Amino acid sequence: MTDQQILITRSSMPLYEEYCAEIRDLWDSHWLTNCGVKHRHLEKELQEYLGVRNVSLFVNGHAALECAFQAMGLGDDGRTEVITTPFTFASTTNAIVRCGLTPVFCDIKSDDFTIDPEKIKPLITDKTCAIVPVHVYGNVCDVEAIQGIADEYGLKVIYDAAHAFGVRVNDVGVARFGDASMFSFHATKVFNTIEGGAVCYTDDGLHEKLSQWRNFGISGPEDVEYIGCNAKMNEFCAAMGICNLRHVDEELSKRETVFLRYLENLSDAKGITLPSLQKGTKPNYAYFPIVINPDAFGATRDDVFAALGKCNIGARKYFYPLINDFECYRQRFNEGSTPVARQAAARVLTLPMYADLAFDDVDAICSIILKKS
Ligand code: T4K
Repeated sequence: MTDQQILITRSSMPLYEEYCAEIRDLWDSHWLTNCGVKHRHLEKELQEYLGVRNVSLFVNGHAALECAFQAMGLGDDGRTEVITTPFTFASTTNAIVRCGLTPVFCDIKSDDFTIDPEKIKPLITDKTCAIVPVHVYGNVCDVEAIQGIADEYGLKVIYDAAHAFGVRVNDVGVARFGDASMFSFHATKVFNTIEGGAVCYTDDGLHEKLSQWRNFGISGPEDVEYIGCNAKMNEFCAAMGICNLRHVDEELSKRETVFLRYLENLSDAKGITLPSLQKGTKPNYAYFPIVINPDAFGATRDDVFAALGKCNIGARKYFYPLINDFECYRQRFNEGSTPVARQAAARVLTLPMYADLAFDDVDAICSIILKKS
């Protein structure tokens, strides 16, 4: 192991020369943004890779989520409640609230941290318009059960699939589930466009609406139909995506070897629950979350976090605290009603995970963890 800091992740990048070659024609065209050649090219490639008919690109995943809610008209009929999970990144809830909607927090399952479909129905009221589940860490939600509930109650399903790029279930791409899915292409993700994101969706009619919402709501040379924002992906980000997409399968298999190395090192540790692979699912190895049971392990999650920190290893407490414990949400929504999520937030630690993480580093990280027990 080196003395260098090991962070939670490290962006994957193409060779410098490959990126330069990809952006060369931008110098000739002087066309830098507003849905140019690279943007259209990447959209097309992603349709193919993700196995969907419709992909719209955005400046980031968060803006993509907001525009999806707006283009789908959530709240327009007076139903403003959205059932979602508190065990996620701030973006999921922020997008809901910033669109004038009310998050209703549903508990999660303890095995994969995704929304618990059995707890959704009691939260449905005549104000509920949608379910926004999160494929957290790339773990796929119980999509069948969620769709069943949505169909029964006439609700939209929009997945926050920020972590789930490339995941497949029984050979079906994860982007195919629900009415829409948002992906993040942030620098920290398995596939990145530096900053970026996308919405994949089933309703062809959404294409035009999403294009307008991400471009100030402009509907023609002399009119604006929606109070939209500027959320367009620029050509340099799209070019990065084109390059990274060429290598994404290699990226996923390198991540798999790191993932397996962690499993090898930690599988006998008492009091640590390791991520388990979901049946029928081809994962993307986006994160390596472990759950530390302090009684069985002999140390808390925070003890392990501190021990790693002392050795310059940047494990992260994704996702602590729960969203409803953040200052901006405290006492505004249904606090205290998600005990499984609360326990997960107290016990989960995500370990460094990226394609080029050296096995020696994985071994060193694991030995620091095991020494704490
Ligand atoms: N929904 C969910 C469930 C999400 O997790 C996210 C984003 C979103 C929605 C919204 O998608 P975007 O709008 O971001 O597309 C990071 C990311 O910024 C964020 O994208 C991500 N989730 C979240 C889980 O993680 P931070 O605050 O933890 O990032 P930061 O700056 O501490 O970076 C983490 C590590 O990554 C660094 O220690 C080193 C490495 N890194 C970072 C950057 C910025 C690189 O290697 N290269 C880089 O350029 O939020």
